[in-house]
Amino acid sequence: MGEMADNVYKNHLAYPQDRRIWVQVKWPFLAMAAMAAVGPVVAAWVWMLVFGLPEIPPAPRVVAVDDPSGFPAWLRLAHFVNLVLMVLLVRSGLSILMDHPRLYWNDHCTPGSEWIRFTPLTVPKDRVWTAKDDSRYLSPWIGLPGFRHTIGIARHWHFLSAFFWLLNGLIFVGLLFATNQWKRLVPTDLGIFVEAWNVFVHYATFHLPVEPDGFYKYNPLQQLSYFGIVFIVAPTSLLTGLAMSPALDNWAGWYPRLFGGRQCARSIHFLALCSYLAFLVPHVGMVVITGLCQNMNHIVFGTDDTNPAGLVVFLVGAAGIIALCWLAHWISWKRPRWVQMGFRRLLGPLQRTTLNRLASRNQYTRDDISPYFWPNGKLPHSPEWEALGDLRRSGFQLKVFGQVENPVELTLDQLEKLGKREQITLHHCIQGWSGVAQWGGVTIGQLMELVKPLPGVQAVVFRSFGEGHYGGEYYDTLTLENAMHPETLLAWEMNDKPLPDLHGAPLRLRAENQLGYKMVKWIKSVEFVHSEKEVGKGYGGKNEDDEYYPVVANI
Ligand SMILES: Nc1nc2c(c(=O)[nH]1)N[C@H]1C(S)=C(S)[C@@H](COP(=O)(O)O)O[C@H]1N2
Ligand SMILES: [Mo]
Repeated sequence: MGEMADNVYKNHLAYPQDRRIWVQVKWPFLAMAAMAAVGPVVAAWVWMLVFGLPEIPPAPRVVAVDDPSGFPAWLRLAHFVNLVLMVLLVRSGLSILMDHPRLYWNDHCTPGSEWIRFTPLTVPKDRVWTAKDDSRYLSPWIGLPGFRHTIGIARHWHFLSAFFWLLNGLIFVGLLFATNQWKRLVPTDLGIFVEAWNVFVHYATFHLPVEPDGFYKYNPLQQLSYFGIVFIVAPTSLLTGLAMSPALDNWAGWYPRLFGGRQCARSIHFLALCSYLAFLVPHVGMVVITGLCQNMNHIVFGTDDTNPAGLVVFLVGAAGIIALCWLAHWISWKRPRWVQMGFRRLLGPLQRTTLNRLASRNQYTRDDISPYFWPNGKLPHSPEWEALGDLRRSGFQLKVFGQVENPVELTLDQLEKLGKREQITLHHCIQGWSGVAQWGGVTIGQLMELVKPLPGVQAVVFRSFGEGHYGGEYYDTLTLENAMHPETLLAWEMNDKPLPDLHGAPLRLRAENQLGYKMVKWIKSVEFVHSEKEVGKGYGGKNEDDEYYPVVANI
């Protein structure tokens, strides 16, 4: 337990020398962001100077019988649960972002084409610079778990929170419509846009209009912004999150295209985060300005009093959230296996029965091939691999063994005789980057026809000449089911040329419904086994063993 935790604390990998904080936005996007922020305020001032302050009719205090009054217990609870989960989502999300601290509007992720970056570094051209070299340090005060390259743990927190956040959101929205509470949020009259603008002109010019009592009714701007967060931004987060899944994207190419592509989805996912933060600041500000104690009683006890009890209870709740963050940090570093296994037990079955069933059949064209393809992993320096030298392609023999009727050793020529398949697909790295490439190789299915796995075989092990991030032989496993996908290849060709050393010569795996780390490069052997538990530390691969990655990698 915690062996990596102890290692990395002492290790420059998680706590590097260079911990500079950096945000750099390309100027057109900076200009757009500035316009989006300043434009409406300027417009409001002009409006006031030209037309005067708009009239805002006072909201009636008496409510009709079927109009909502007060906040029922389910709503108050869902609001708090949402807050807890959003804190976890945002903090783990930032940790994930920092593992590939660049956002793009194109799927190729060519360095320099990002519209925003959170790293001071430009990718060097004179030497190999891997995606892992590019990951950045994030203070654990901000990120969960923070530090550098802790994406395995961060993703478990993110997806576990996202799952419960979705459940909570569905219950919340379901109950909104099962009761009359939906009337608070859902506009039924287009006039609300004009009224909301009028309120905005007041705020933007430092006037406070008379507020309705939020116990009965929100002001129009408030209503629209709540509606936007619940019914537009939250679903956008979910849908763009899903659009980053290799299983989904390589099954239905149209899905990520809804958002402009996989990287656009990732950028929009980030902009959704910005929207939550842009909402949170005025939301909390208005709660404080417009009667803190009363507002707190509304949302904590569902009463309309002005005593401080609600505020006090909320502060206790906030302290609870801070304690939870501390606990999550402790678990992440001291008991990381709990996080990995908790995720596997809770969401593994759902993953296996949904995303993992999708056949990756989406093909790109030669025109789509990425001019640049980020590399990852360390080039092998094992004598065996180096001895292959120029003979890498002719002198190599792939060993296929284990629970099979007919173990074999095959040269690349012999592999090619089994049949060659070509495909052009989108590669998804767990860190966030992607790229399109053409791959040529033999399917594992065809290999299986030759070696004939014995009954009881459940997993296939791919071992590499290279080492993992923290040392030791790199390997990974596929379930038999995933190995048999028609697009799962042992590839010796990339973009119509022999596979380059950097990308895995002599042979690498392609498993298009999985994330990149499953696709072992520099393969030396293939073994059929009963269970992945028999290999390495038993978690399904080198990254699963050392970096707590999930064993099924389809999102
Ligand atoms: N042997 C080995 N294979 C590996 C890795 C590695 O570190 N060692 N990294 C994996 C990861 S995280 C990714 S994203 C892909 C990257 O493939 P590429 O370098 O061809 O882009 O290789 C995978 N295969
Ligand atoms: Mo990766």
